[in-house]
Amino acid sequence: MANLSLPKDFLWGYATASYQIEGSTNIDGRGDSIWDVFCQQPGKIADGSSGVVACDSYRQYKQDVALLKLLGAKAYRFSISWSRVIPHGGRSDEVNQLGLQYYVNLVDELLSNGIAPMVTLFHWDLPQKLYERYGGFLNKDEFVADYVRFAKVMFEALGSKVKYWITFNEPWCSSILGHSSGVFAPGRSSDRERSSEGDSSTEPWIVGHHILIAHGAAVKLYREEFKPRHGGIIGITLNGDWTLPFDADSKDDLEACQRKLEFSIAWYADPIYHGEYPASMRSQLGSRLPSFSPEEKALVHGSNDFYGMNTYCANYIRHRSTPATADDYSGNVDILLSNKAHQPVGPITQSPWLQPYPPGFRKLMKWISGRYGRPPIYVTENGTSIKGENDLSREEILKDDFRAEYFRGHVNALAEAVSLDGVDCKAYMAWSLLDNFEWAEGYETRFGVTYVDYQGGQKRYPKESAKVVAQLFNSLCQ
Ligand code: PNW
Repeated sequence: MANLSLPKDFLWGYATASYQIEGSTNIDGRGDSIWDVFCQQPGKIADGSSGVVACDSYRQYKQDVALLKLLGAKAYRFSISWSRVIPHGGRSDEVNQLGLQYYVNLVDELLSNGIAPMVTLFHWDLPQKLYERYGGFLNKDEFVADYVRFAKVMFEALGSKVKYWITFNEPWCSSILGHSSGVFAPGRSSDRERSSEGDSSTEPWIVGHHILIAHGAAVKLYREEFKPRHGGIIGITLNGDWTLPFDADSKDDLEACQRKLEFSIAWYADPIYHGEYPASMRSQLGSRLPSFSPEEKALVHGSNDFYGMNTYCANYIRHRSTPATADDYSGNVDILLSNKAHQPVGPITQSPWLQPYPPGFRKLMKWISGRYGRPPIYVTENGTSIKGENDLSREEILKDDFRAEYFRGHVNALAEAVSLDGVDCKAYMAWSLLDNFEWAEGYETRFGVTYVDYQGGQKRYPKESAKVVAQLFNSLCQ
């Protein structure tokens, strides 16, 4: 094996998100988010749970920081609950000082332990009030103005201390899962068995468009008013997984693989790096894909200081020869977990969509690097659940060999991309620091390198994989 290494100052650590870990949803003046309300609707969350308690990190954040220190992490990526800071969310609504103080305390605790904070401004938990007032993401002018004001409050409070900013986490999920399939909050869909409101043929594309503009506007504000003083960097985090042809001999399947990558990643990254949506999307979606005014284009084009990359797995892709349906969002392809020869893409996990394929991580990094002119890549999420993990005893859960093996494969693939393919990757945040509220899957699916005892005061117990991640980076970073 070739000599693999990563730079000595490579930033590695762990990621979480506010609604998944904080709990204390009704404490100290926090307002509801769309996830608080979504969780109350029967049938939306697998185990009928919610983030009301979660990992109790609002109260146990010092334990979280002590844990990060114990695990040797250099950085911690967490997100801000917008409705904790501005309970009603809007630009004329009051700031909740108690909520804001929580994040100041967390950042101070991280810094005094030598851990770099990486802040995600928005990880899906839109203030419910903004959804009720004007439909949330669907109203461009209101949403962009309210989001930029929220960003400004956070830059003012934390700008001198935080050097890494992420505007949005995985806008694909807010658009598609929130406004097309309807499996995530706010749950809109054309499927009337799922939702009484929504239009899957138009809304996801409108939502994505408005998120891009809000991202661009917040970046402009940061660059003009905060970056000159504080020198931090800002970007967006996009999700997407590597694609493999269902039939390796089919030219159609190979083309379909590219189209699927464009519909998931280039949808957002092309406007940011190239100034327009991919041709494949414009041709399939026609006028349902909004277009940018010259001012909007200028705002979005060039708006990333780094590329935030989330990836978990890979899929086999099969071209469809029938015309695309109005609610198709993947480029008119079949997304499959095994190929023509019935080979699975990877072992099964607890997450129906996730079958790990480490070589795809290296290939996807290379694809992003090539398409976007070798941007600095910050991997902001990568990790796995384990089939049946939640049914095991605590002792068994702590021996998470499957997860350790996942990290060995993926960190190695990352080192190959950097050492052998010339990819400029500067950071890796494993998902996740803690077992936590896994959205529509509730607490049945665990992603943590730390076991959280939900019946025992949310006490934290590091799993074997946490040691493996530290060993991997300690030996690679030199
Ligand atoms: C990401 N999919 O979500 C999120 O950023 C995390 O909050 C989440 O806990 C983590 O991955 C694990 O799921 C995704 O269906 C959820 O393809 C679903 C999908 C992708 C990403």
